[in-house]
Amino acid sequence: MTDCIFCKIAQNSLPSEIVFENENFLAFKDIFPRAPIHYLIIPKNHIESIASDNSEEIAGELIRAAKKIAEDKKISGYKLVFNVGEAGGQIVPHLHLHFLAGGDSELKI
Ligand code: DGP
Repeated sequence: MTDCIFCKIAQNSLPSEIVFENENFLAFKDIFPRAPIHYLIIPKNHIESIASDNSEEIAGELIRAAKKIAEDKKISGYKLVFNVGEAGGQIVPHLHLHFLAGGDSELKI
């Protein structure tokens, strides 16, 4: 999608602080962190949200990437959040998994 911020990040035409990458997925630091560690994990191909058709397999891959990041960075506890749709707090309409760690365990997003 030409107008999508996260597609641009995935294509390297917008800068980001990348923390994990493989062929199909990318994780980078959230520009407005809500926790000491706040990453966004995305599929490189555009899909709008968890509500989109056939998102389940991709969601599993995003969780797999989160586990790999936690292992690699030795992060023992973390939160994973999908905001789904505008009413669910999703501002960027490109599927992403929030990875949050550190600080207040009551943190909300
Ligand atoms: P959500 O509300 O679930 O759609 O979260 C979108 C997140 O994306 C929000 O926490 C801020 C982050 N974000 C928005 N634009 C950019 C950007 O250009 N770069 C980075 N790194 N993060 C962004």
